[in-house]
Amino acid sequence: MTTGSLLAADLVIAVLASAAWLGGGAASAVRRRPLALGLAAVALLATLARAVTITALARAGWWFAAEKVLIAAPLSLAAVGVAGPRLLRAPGDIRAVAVPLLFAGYATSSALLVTVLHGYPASAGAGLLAVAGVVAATLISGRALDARPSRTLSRVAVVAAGAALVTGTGLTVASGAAPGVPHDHEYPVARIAAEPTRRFTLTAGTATVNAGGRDVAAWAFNAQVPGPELTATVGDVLEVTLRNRDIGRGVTLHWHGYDVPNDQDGVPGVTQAAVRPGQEFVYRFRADQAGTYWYHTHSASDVGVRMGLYGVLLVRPGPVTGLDVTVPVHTLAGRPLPAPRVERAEAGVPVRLRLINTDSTTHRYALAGTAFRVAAIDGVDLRGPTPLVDTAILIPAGGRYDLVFDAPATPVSLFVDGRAVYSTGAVSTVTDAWPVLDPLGYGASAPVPWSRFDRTFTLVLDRGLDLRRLLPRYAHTVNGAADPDIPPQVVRLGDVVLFTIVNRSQVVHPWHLHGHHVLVLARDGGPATGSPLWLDSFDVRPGEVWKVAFRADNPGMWANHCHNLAHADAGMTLHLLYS
Ligand SMILES: [Cu+2]
Repeated sequence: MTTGSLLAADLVIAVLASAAWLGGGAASAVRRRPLALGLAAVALLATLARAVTITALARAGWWFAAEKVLIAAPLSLAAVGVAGPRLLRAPGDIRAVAVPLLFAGYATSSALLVTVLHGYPASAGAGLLAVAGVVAATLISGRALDARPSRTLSRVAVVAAGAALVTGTGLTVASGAAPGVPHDHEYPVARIAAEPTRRFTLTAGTATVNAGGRDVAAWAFNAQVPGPELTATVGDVLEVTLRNRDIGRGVTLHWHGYDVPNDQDGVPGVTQAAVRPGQEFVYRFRADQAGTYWYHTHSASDVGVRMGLYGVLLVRPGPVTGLDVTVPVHTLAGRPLPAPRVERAEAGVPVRLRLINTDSTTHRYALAGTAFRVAAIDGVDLRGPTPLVDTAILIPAGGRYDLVFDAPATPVSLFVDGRAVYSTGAVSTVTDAWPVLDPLGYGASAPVPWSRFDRTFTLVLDRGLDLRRLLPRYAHTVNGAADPDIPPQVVRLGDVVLFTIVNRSQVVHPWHLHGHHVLVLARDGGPATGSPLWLDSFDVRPGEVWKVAFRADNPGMWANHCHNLAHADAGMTLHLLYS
């Protein structure tokens, strides 16, 4: 069983236990004896079953189980300890066990709330609030049912409530939380003095575009979605003038995966101010990384990218040989945008398909009708890629895969989530059952260039209640905090930095660090055995633990966030800062 399934199973069992205890309490209060006993039996079994899931999660990593061991387990033990013996005494009047059963229900429910609303790391404040809530609810139930509250219970209530009041704010304050990222830092950045060799102008504006046969409202660069394809050759100096015609939320250009100087990175409030309607900003950088990249607005990025403010950035090492096709996949107004015009290649001509996922969720790609190799991921060539046949590929949000093959005499077809997006003829292959490529084991390995790390950071991805804003929100959190309250990770130029990224939530988080490619070292304790994987976007699935490293060689302040842009907007953004 994967840790992700364990997390889900534990959650389901916890909900079942809470509901059964509460249901049993309610049934006994109205003297429905068989129902009360049945529900209590289910509750008891479910509560005991959590001993198994919590132990297994603790073995997978303390991050997955901290609050369950420290808060849920003691409360569950109290629930069983209080309700169990009273049930075994088989009371003549079932109503006599109503309050103990309700107590058990409140205990397991409050533990569940700590997991769902508070998450990682566990805090004393959360535990005390949970206990105080249980005691208060039990006392109120006792009054309502006319049962005499025990003196001990009352004393515990007063002490716990008082302590919770004192430390109550601990619910939202992660230990060691630092103030928000200062946004007034200035970094000396080497400006590029060379004459630009590739000049482009991108004008952002509202537009109506055709998506899947229907006209829809969009935000577009130069009135087209995707925006113009920007191409360059390694060594070129790009100069891109961004103008904003009428996008009220502001616009910037972020060069996704391109490790530009910090002041060209296009993150509003961090590296520049958003470009408002009527304003412009000129980006200039040297194209010194070959490969498949893309650009997109980073201002109100969730809405902006979804509405169409993105395009392809392609840097070639030299003249094009063979057929070179970019396939940016995007969903606009709920409809997939049409694929590029299909060009046919003579049999034997080398073909490169550059797949780009510009959506916020993972897509499944399947290339039918030919064997192929994955030549590059996230713009970086792989070492010794071997031919693949009938193998699907998962590309995370923001990620790019370059597939290469020699054009066969027969048709080929590229399917995305089962839909043919690029076909040179009818291919009847069913691709649904194809195995999925694991890039961590693909290609030829090479030694990791570092044996020690100057800095190590752990990022625990979760959800939690964020009470620090005017309106509370159910945020996507990192180490229990949400943007802008997540402490920055501070490094020095030249440091070798290790990130451990843990997903204890129920959803995938495509991780994206700006300004650096990271080398994947391990996933779930298993080392990467294939070609060195230098990624800028990678899916951390529920229950997974990734270890990635990089050399801090690009000074500045860099966004470090989930590329499911709705998650990034809902708190899952922090910053890497050079001291
Ligand atoms: Cu996410």
